[in-house]
Amino acid sequence: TGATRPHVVLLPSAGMGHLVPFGRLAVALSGAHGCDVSVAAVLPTVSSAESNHLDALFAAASPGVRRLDFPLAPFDESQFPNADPFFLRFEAMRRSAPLLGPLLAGAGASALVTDIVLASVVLPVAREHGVPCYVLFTSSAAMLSLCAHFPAHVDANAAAGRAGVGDVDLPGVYRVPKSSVPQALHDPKHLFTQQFVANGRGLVHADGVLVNTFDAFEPEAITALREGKVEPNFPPVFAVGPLLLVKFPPAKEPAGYMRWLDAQPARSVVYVSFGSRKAISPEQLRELAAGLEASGHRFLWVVKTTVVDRDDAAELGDLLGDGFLERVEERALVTKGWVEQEEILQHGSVGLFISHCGWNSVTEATAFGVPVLAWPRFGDQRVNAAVVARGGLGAWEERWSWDGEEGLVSGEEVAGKIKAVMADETVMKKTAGVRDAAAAATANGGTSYRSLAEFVGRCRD
Ligand code: BUP
Repeated sequence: TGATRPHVVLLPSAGMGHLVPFGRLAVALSGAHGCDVSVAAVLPTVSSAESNHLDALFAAASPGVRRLDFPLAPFDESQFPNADPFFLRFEAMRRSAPLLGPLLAGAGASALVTDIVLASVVLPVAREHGVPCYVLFTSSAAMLSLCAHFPAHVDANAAAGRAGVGDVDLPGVYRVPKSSVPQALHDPKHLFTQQFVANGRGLVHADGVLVNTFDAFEPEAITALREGKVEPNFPPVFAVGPLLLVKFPPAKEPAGYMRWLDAQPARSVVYVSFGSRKAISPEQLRELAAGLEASGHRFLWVVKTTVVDRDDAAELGDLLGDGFLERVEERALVTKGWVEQEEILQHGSVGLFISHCGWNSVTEATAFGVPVLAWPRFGDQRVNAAVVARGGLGAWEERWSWDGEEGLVSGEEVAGKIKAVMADETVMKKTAGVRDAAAAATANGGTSYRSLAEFVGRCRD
């Protein structure tokens, strides 16, 4: 019955960074925690990676996890010319929030867990239908603190007649320097800022907030949120991470890069990936190539050149310059397109992860104990990079940026940093400590396990 086996409806938004943690939550809830789970899906998805992932999820996790189709209301995208396609989908989903009412009623939901980017419009709909509504925050607890506190920061600025944002002091946490505040938030009129502020204000009305992190990794932010220091009246915070990977059936043929990794010595390979969402400038791409080459280390580099995967057609040789691929052939694999990052990070020959610090990538690095050389690019990534550095998961060269303000990062500098981090025993030791703490948190009885159990207990009430 509903009382013993709660039915939790999950509502992810667009982009792998949002879909992946919801899939992991679905499997965790339907497995050890005994819930029925429906995952609301908007089809077709923005990227092919998302549709492949959804197919694999429902195949691997059935029958406890089901799909619930969420049809969108018509939405004229032409009013947002040149907008990011994922952002457009957020907007379309936000406008369709009222349609969720009948969907929730029909599904007999005991609780709804919404993505943060939809929170301010979904919370009232859930309340109207008497369904408890939680938020899964898909980034760090530091970023959650920024989201919770930012409306107060904006209000204080307005009252003082100050334009724009400055450094943001997160009460009880730490200071986020202006340079790390997501770029769009510097403009109060930006639609992203308006949504971010609305979602931040909405958070206090949620029945609770789940966040994919763990107590030992972000103690300041989690404690300050729970104690109401960041925002008084903040709802319960369930730190449930790192959400464990979904076990998909192994591929019939191991991918080429996995076979290549098998042939490399332990901890010798630098894995390089900057996520799926933004192309890198051709100039910086070449400096990065020069840096990897000059580091002398083995590397596996996943090059992304477009916002949406299905547009990716450029040739690697042209992108990276004449002769590069031939020169590094003996010790490197450069590939385009989607890779199974989880498998790469748990392979014993990977010794360093150069990452944009998308939050899922960071949590995967904690789970597998791979040190991160943080090279954030936009959005929440600089805030997450600070968590990496503070949490002992690796290094962050704060001057490195991608938006051109500080100029290109030279190949020489990249090579120097790679060599330094690869040779640093302290980094390795600390990262192993983070991995052990992550394993303890998610094990039966650990902090994250108990947080998730408490959430499920509330869904049963
Ligand atoms: Br790229 C890439 N393979 O080739 P993040 C990513 N991933 O498995 P992002 C792959 O997608 P958003 C690839 O392991 C992680 O779970 C990766 O999420 C996986 O960054 C996820 O790390 C990516 O949060 O998020 O892609 O920038 O797109 O939402 O901004």
